[in-house]
Amino acid sequence: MEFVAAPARLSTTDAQFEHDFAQRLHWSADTDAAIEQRVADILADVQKRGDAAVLDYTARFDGLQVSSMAALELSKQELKAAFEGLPTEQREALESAARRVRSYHEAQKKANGESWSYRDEDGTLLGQKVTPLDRVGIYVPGGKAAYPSSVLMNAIPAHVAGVEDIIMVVPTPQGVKNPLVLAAAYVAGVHRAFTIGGAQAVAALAYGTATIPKVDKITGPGNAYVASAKKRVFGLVGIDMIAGPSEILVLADGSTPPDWVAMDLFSQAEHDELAQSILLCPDAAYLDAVQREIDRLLPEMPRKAIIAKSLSDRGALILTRDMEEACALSNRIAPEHLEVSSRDPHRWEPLLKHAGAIFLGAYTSESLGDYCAGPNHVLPTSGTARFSSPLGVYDFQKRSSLIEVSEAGAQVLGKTAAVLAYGEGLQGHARAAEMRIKR
Ligand code: HSO
Ligand code: ZN
Repeated sequence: MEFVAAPARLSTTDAQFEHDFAQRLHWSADTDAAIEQRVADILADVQKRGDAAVLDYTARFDGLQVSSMAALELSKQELKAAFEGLPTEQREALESAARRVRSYHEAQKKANGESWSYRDEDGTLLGQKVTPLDRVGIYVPGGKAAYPSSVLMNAIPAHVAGVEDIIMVVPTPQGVKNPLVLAAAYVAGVHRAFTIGGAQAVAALAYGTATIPKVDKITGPGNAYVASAKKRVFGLVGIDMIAGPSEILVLADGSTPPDWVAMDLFSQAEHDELAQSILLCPDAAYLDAVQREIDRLLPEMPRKAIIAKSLSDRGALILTRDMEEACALSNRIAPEHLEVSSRDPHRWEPLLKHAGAIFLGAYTSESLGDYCAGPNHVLPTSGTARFSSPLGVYDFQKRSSLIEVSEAGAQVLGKTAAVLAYGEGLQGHARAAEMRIKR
C-alpha cells in the first residue's frame, strides 16, 4: 500500500488563512461520556473493594490472572536483572541519559528549588521552606506507547527533589514485561513497582489499597481512561498534567538541510496519528524542498502509515511574510516542542515566549531532547505552554511559608493587623494581635 503525507499548505497572506489555521489547530481534550462513566465506576469499585477490585480489573483488561497482589509486584531484584540482561549498548545509553537528566534537574533544584529567608530590621524572619512530597506514583503506559525514556523523565526529577517513595505502575498485558522499562526503573531509582494499569491503577494509587500505598501525587502519561481517572482523583492527590498528542513546530529560515527538517516533522508524527507537526518558513521554495524530502523519505519509515495520517490530517507547511511573523505565529500556537532551525537562532529566541521546550539551531533535533539532552520531555501540549511548564523538580516539591515575628515586629504589625481585622469584623483576630502590643 502506498502512503501519502500531504500536510496542508497555508500562507499567512491568504484571505482564508485565519480560518484554515484555526481548523488545523483545533484539538479537544474532552473524553467521551461512556469512558467517563466507566472510569467513575472503576474508581468507586477500587475505593470500596481495594485489592480485590484491582485483581479483577487486571484480569479483565490486561488478561493477567494472578491469585494475589503480591504476584503483581516487581521486586528490586527483577528490575536489576532486567537491567543486567540488556545488551551493553542499551545499558550504557540508559545510564548516560539518566546521568544527563539528573545533572539538569540538579541544576534546576539549585536555581529555584531551595528554601530561602530574610530578616526585617526589627528581627522578624520571613521565608519559604521547600520540602519534597513524601510519596509519588508514576504511571507508565504499557503496550505500544511504553517509553523507557518517560520512566527516566518522571522518576529522576522526583528523586532529585528528595521524594523517598517512588511507586511505579505499568500495565503488562498478558503478563508481557518490557525489559527496557524495568531497567529504566532500576536506573532511575524507582522504589516499588507494580504491573497494574488503567483507571484501576490510578485509583489504587489515589485511595491506597492493602497492597498499593496511597500516594500524594500521580504523574505520567496514559490513555483516555488514565487521563479521565487522573482528572477525577485530582484534589485528593496532585497530578502533573493531562497531556495531549505530541507536537512539533519547526521555525526555519531555510538554512537547514530540508531532509533534516522533514525527519524532525516525522519524529513527532510517528508517535500518534493525532500528533501535530508544523513548519513555518518565509521561503516558499524551502517549503517545496521539505515536501519533496517528505515524499522521498516516507517510504523508508516503518511507521509510515501513522506518519502519513498525522501529517495529512493535522500537519501544515506555512509560508510566512518573514521570520518575525513566524515567531509571532509560533507564540500563538504555543507548541510543546519548538525548533528554531536557523543560522541565527539567538536572534529569534528573544521573540519566542510560549513553548514547552525550545531547541536552538540546526544540530538540535527535538529527538535529542526526548532522550538524553537533559531537560524533561514531559511538556505542556495543546497550547497549554501559554500557562504551564515542563515537568520538573518543582512538581515533586511544595513550599511552606515561614514567619517568625520578633517582639519589636509585633508592636508594628499588631497595629496594622488589628485595624484590618476590625474592618473585617473579626474581633478575635484583632485582639490576638493587640495582646502582643506592650502598653
Ligand atoms: N516526544 C515525546 C516523548 C518521547 N519521544 C518518548 C520518544 N520517546 C513527548 O514529548
Ligand atoms: Zn518523541
